[in-house]
Amino acid sequence: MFLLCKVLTKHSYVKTEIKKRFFYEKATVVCVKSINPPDLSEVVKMKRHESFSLFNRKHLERAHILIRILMGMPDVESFFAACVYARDRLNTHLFVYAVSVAVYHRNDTKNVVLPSNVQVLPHLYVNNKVFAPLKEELGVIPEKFRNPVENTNGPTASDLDIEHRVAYWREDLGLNLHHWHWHLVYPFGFTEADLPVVNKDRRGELFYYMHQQIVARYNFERLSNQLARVRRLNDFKEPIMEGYYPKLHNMATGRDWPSRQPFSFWRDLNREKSTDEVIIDVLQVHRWRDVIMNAISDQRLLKNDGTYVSLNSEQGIDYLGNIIEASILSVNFNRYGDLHNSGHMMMGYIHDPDYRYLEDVGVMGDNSTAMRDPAFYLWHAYIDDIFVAHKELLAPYTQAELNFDGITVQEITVKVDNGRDNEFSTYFEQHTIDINKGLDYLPRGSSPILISHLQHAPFTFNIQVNNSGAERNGTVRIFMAPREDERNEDFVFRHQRRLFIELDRFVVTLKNGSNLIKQPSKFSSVTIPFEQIFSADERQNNKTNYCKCGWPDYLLIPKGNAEGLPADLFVMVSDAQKDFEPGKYLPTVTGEKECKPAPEYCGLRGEKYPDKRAMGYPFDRLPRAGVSKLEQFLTPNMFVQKVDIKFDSKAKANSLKV
Ligand code: CUO
Repeated sequence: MFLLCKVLTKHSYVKTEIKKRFFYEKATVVCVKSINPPDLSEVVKMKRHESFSLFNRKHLERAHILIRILMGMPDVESFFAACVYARDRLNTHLFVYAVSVAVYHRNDTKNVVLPSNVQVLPHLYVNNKVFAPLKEELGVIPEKFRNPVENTNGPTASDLDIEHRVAYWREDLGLNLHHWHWHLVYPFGFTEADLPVVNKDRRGELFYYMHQQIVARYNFERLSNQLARVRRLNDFKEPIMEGYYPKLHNMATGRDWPSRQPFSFWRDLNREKSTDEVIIDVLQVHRWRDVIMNAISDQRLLKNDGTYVSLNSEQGIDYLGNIIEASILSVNFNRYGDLHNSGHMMMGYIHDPDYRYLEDVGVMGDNSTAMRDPAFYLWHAYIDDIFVAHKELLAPYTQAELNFDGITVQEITVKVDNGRDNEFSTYFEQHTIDINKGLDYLPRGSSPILISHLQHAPFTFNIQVNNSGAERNGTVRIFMAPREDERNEDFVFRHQRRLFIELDRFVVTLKNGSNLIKQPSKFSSVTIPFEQIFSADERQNNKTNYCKCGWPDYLLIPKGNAEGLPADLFVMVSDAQKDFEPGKYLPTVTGEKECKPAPEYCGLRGEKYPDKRAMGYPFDRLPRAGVSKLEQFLTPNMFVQKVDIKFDSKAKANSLKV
């Protein structure tokens, strides 16, 4: 037994040895509960100054040992003591990941809100050019006179690389924070002992849907910037034309994150001499892909116990999500392997597959950084294709299944604040955020950086619905897709359906007769607001960590272009009685102070996914025979409005500090 103490802020209790080491002028020693030291002998094999990668099975195994230890602590005081004991012994990134997963999943910490990860590990998000001027400011300029350092000081590429046109989106801090948080809420686990944090309702399907929406949104953003839809990496031998030079510092290794030359290609990974010990053959990934594609053609999966599970059902996608990712809920890991995670590894070590240059993993190897890289989208567009191959074998929805008898959607209008109807307005906006929590420089104190991000003018959907029957509840589903393809010709529906991005989903009561529904954009159940993403304050009450998972509100609408990018805004009202368990509707967001959940992409803590329909409904399956245009797909409970997305290139500065 031993006593653990945590250094805080009062002078008198400082132990000499702590003072000597950390040079604290003012500090206190806070004693924490005495516990038996947890066995970290396996976890410490991940060295403090190595690069941690969640897709690396060795690293994952070690992270999950710590997660199990932390989940197993009998009370919150013991949990805290174990965290303090582990903190200085372990790799920082591994520690932050494991503690965050445990805080998410323990019942007694569900109201604890961790600070935004950009405040904890800023090096994973912020351009490395920020840190030298920031050090200068901290060392020389008194706190109240410090100017924010611009994160955009050093772009990651020049316009010679056409992919750089969408770097503002790929490298957005809130976007990458969403991805980090999503994977904290939905870890894929290492052994069955991890089921308590992995086993959630429809988690395989949500893996498919959340990433499908990322690819659809990326394509929308590309079309806004005169780029073709992203190429799919369906040939693992083809060169990756897209290079990436992340300009990120790796705090653990003291080096910068490795880059990828254009025209690199996958090679067998044989890094046995590296501490990451990654060994994967390209052919192995091929085999996993083939066996999965064969299972899709057969519409059944072979389980571990020799029996089969059918894919020809609404639940098929959930099984498929778990075997493709792969999570420990895979019905047969030995057979279907580790396809998606291995793709991240192949991309992540592409610059040094046999460790001859002693290089660490690239940004594709980590959830916090992967979405910055164009390669992420090549890979996920292909992963999405596999899911679509399965979905296309399911029977199309009939008109009767899609319709909601007696309900007619007559109109949807987008009312834009200070703007024109049906014309979304986008622009760039700047904010100051403080990253001092994640910096170890002395003296400490306010460390402001200026970030720039896409934004849209607030708007309200006005939807006119007629109900010819008795009062009932309807689920309003709002999507948008680009109307024109790369040739400026109208999309055929078969392709356009894959580009629909979900903007909102909510339940309303429809009285008999005419109903005008007004839904403000800030209440979208897809998004969370800026302050919720970047808040550094971990002491807020009545909030849970699920609050940090959600699409950034400011990225709800794609950029569009100066002329106005034509898009189709789609609304459907379906029968809420069929969509939801009785009384288990989507949470209604009414105020601005509450923790705003974003259940569409993140689910709800401790509850079933709050919509029984297939995720992506009604665009998740091929249309019925004879439908080749969106207009032909519509039933009376649906409506399409032509809209434009107009981008204003004059940045509107905003001095909001978080
Ligand atoms: Cu979220 Cu590939 O899963 O990154």
